[in-house]
Amino acid sequence: MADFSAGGGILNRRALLKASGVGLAAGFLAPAQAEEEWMTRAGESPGKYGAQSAFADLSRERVGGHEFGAGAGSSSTPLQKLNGTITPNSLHFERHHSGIPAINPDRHSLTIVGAVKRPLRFSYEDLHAYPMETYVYFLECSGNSYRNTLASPANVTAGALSGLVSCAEWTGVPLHYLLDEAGLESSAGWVIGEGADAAALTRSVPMKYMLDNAMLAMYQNGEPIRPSQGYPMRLFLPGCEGNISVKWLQRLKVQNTPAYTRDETSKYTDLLKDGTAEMFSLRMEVKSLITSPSGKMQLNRKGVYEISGLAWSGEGAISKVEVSADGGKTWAEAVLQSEPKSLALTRFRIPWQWSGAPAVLQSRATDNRGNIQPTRSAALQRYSRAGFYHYNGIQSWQVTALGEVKNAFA
Ligand SMILES: Nc1nc2c(c(=O)[nH]1)N[C@H]1C(S)=C(S)[C@@H](COP(=O)(O)O)O[C@H]1N2
Ligand SMILES: [Mo]
Repeated sequence: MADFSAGGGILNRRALLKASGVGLAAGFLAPAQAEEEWMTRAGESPGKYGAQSAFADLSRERVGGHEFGAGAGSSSTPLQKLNGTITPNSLHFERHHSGIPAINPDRHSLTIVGAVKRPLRFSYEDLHAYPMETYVYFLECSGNSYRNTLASPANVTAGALSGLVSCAEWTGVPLHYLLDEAGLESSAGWVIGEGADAAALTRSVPMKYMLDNAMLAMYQNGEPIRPSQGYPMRLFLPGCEGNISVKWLQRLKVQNTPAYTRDETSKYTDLLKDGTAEMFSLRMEVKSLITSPSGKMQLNRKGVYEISGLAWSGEGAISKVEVSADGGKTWAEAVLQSEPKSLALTRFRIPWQWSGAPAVLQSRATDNRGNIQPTRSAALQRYSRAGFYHYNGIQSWQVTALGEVKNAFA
């Protein structure tokens, strides 16, 4: 007897570990195995810089220009093709307003000016003299999943829909060391960060964020950060909307007010229903999605599947993820894998027995501050229909009787 923990076929979290009760997908070992060609001669020689297997078929999604203007572009992480929680550097999502500059680090520096006792300039080499720290953090664009705010559901993959989020191990210099050395004046309340790209993206960061856990990131998953992620250095504000993590950082100006730059007034304000707008709503809220099964996948047999996905919160660590296979009527608690870290992606898993009947799969995350991911309709209540940033509603994947998996608004 299968051991169900919620409706629609959600099994007990440990059902997969039990020998009886559920039939897994693997067949019995075939008696003889044909000799494959890769066993008949020596393979390739070692290479200088590794590459994927040609059979793994990994690439970013929605790669391209952007309707907002020439040179502006983005690409998304193929969330449904990855497992674990770390995004490989080659598949980290990208978003840039004026292309990727090819910066020579010998000709790049970071200056700290404004309301400081000692204006400073640091070369790339200088910065390597400071103590570095290493943390795993997610990065999410505030426009991520915006297509779920539109009138009808886009029939696309999880990555194409919500892949403007990635997670990496970032290494760099905590900003407070550099600001301390410059010596903050008592009026210092904000730090204005400016990038060295053609857009010179400029954003105002509250001082408390800068002194808390902001870092000048220089390494990503162990190697120097890629040009598309801000080489030679970027500002990194853990848990905050991606656009404030200014890439190709060249200047920090300390002052007593925000700068109200073009970037933060023409965009990155959230229009509310009453016609007023929220500015500097920087934290990304609690969110999750099932990455398998997910949009555009095809279930080819009835039986047991592992439902697996990602959860994160800009306010802390994930404490619970619940999964439903009946469109939110009943829920079961998933297993959280890789000990949930604050401000990082957390993987969740739970077994599910598909009977062949239509189902609606959902996940609902809770963080350790007690924030619970809202339904889609509750998430849409917050902002005017013109505002599409910060969407974190529950994702529904509809499984049809034919086994097709599609984005749905449940
Ligand atoms: N200088 C600069 N910094 C920038 C941007 C930019 O266009 N120029 N794009 C921002 C936006 S909108 C996001 S979501 C993140 C994306 O970071 P990534 O490309 O490393 O994923 O960088 C931010 N930092
Ligand atoms: Mo963004």
